[in-house]
Amino acid sequence: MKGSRGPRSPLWLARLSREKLGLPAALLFCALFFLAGLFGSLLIFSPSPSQDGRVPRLLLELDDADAERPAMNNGKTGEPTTTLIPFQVLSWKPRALYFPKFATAEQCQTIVKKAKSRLRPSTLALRKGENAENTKGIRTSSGTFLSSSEDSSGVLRQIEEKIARATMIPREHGEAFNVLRYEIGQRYASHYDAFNPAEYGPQKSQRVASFLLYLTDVEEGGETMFPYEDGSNMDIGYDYEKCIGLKVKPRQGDGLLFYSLFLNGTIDATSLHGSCPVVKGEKWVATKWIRDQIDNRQPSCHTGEYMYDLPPHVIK
Ligand SMILES: O=C(O)CCC(=O)C(=O)O
Repeated sequence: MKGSRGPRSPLWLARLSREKLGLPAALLFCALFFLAGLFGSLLIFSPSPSQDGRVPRLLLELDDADAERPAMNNGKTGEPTTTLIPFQVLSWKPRALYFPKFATAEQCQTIVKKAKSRLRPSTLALRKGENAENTKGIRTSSGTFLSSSEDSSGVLRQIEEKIARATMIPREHGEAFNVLRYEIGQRYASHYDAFNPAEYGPQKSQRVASFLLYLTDVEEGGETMFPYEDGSNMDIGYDYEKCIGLKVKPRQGDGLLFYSLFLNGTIDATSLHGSCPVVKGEKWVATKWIRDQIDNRQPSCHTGEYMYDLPPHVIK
């Protein structure tokens, strides 16, 4: 009846070996105990896909250990080290990726400071029949273009280089940064960044992707929205000013990349996007439009000639 008298003392193993089964049996018992623990922990942390088929986060992080292998010899235009830029896939329709902590708070503040004294009311590239009056209210932010060549701090160039790594598109394909400020109530109605040749005529080059770097947190509102994400809302006669669909909340230093074109070069209708009105606080964002060809044009900061953003329209 010894065993039923409550918890066994730490001496139970010694007694077991001495009185009944001897030392080999005790060792065997210990080994079994160890193996059971090992298998148990493997089961708990095993990287089997979850019900929705996603690979658990742990596996992704462990795989990053491969980055510690020595880097390869690089070509003339390459780099001598490996790069790790964490990102989250927000959507495949459109292809939209989120880059947490892409830039530091100091880098963001530097950009805001540079842009602040140059802000002008944001403008639109107008289509036939459109003018400043009948497109009023579509884009109510202020903005300016900032080129890395005029930035002696080197911050803009650093960000451009990182965007090039993240997008795998050479830095020279990017337009100058378009830095935007949205005050309370200001917004950007849904639009496409790519140019539909049917509406804008033949284009020398096309915007492939857009990278948004959020320069501030926003207390409320100001999300970047994708109303047609996954093909939703495309048949409801969507009102371009409504803030619906996938919404991305701005967080200082985080980046958002989305592609306007499919791989075959045609415009992805689900890349329609805009900025919800700011409800509380102020939103600052730096947009880098990336083209299918090297962009040699110099931005005209104040005339709006460099402004290629499109007013709302539907691409079917
Ligand atoms: O401010 C945003 O979140 C969107 C900006 C935008 O749509 C653009 O710059 O093309």
